[in-house]
Amino acid sequence: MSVSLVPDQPVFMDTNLPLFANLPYKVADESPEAIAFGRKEIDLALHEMPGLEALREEYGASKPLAGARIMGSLHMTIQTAVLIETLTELGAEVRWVSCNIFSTQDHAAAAVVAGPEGKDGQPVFAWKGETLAEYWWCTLQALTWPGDQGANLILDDGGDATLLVHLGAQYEHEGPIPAVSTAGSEEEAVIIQILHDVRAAQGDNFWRPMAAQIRGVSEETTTGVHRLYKMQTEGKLLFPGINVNDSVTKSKFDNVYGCRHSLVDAIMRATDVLISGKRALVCGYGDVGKGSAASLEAQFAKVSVSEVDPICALQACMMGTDVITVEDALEDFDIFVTATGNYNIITADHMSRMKHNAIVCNIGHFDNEIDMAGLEAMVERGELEKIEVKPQVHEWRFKNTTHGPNGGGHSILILAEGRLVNLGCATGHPSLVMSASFTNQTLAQMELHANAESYGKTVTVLSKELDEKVARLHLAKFGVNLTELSQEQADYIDVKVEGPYKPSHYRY
Ligand code: NAD
Ligand code: 3DD
Repeated sequence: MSVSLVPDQPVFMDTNLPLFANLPYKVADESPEAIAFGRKEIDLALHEMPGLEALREEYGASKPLAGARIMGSLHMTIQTAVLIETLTELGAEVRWVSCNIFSTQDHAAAAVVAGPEGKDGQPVFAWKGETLAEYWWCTLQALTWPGDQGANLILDDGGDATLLVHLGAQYEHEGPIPAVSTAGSEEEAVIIQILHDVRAAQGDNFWRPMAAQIRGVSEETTTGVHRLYKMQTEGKLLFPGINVNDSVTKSKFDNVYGCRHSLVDAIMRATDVLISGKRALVCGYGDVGKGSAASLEAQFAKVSVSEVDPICALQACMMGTDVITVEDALEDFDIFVTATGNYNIITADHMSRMKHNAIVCNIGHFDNEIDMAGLEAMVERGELEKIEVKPQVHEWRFKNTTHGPNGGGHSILILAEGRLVNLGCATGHPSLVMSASFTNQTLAQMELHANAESYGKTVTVLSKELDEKVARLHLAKFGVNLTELSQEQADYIDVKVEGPYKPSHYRY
């Protein structure tokens, strides 16, 4: 798929960057200090990522990913750097972006671009604090490979890369691209704009050849998996997807225990507020909500949750956790966390009724769980003032309420501008948790590279055998001494001595 490098091509929106910049990479800090810091943390992280270490040992020589051209859209952190360098050690070529404008760790990006020995670095287009236009510019750069061959695999987190390719191909098939004015959000306007600009620069047969070369996608997270199943149901899926999120060793670890670690880390780094004794509401009590509630409870906050699912609500009750509504919490709760994967969970009206200096944050994938657009509209109307405390921490001061100091307007503190707080205000989950997630990702990429065409345009999950293999690879870190089944015992519970130990319908 060749890209005609249009000389003197226009820049994309306000990025001051040519649409097809033909840059080898673009990161924020290429200083020797950033590279050295990133490399040191990558080395430390690898030691905490035994699953990836084991895959490098098992497959480093045979290069099973030789010929794979992987476009990755996943938070550019130290842990992701270890994933990237595992994929390349197994033979893949990669081009990488972050899947969130605030989640890049610039020293991680710098070290990946420099490479392990200060050479053979990988193309990364990511920096912390990207604008939305820069974010989608980066995605286009990573999807646009030099030469005639484009990506043949996508590794996605949230589905933005998959979405851009699908929308591009769809509008080429249908003909007209909607007008930017039809966009329902600032981000949707940027996506439509980049599709218009690409068509102006490359014509109307750019995305379909790209999509035709992509053999499959492995999807990291709940929200991205939801998007894939929706496209499958609608018959719109252009290539097979592997749902990495629903490997047990991903969602029942990363989503739960990762958030248990990283939620309060983020709140503390952002605000230094005392969490003990404070009243906290977690919206959503699924995997992330359970981990988030546990995170706050470990700090002895008084945690309640909101839920729509009676089963999850009952689970909360079994943990001694009250199940209330957002409205019940508004007047006297101190901390609000959204973890639903849904939208408009906390509205501008809710926030206008919260106590002074209540902390509001989101740990779901997208920034629409908190009604940030509604707040921005209030700023436009002069009803609200946005004051930066520090990057990714803002005081939003209401002009017309009377329950603030001295009977004046109250304020609330919003973290990471409503984007996932653990990566916007901290460094996300620790390496050992991400090791399980990324071992699944690597196995999924290997499976797609070997057998994508056998899947059709469907969404599937990895086998239980692989799930149990991922778990096994992480036991030594905890000094586990696993009991072995006797053959008689295996026969008695109708499993093999070597596993799998649970039926496919088992819920962990
Ligand atoms: P989940 O489906 O297990 O849980 C979401 C829960 O929210 C469900 O129980 C659902 O009933 C509930 N819910 C939906 N709408 C609601 C509403 N209006 N009010 C109250 N509850 C509501 O999903 P999950 O795996 O917990 O993921 C949640 C989000 O977090 C997703 O967007 C996922 O992609 C993201 N995620 C983020 C991280 C991170 O590190 N920040 C890690 C993993 C997943
Ligand atoms: N996510 C959380 N911490 C992360 C880290 N340190 N590196 C990369 C990604 C990280 C997000 C994941 O939990 C992802 O699996 C998700 O969002 O589901």
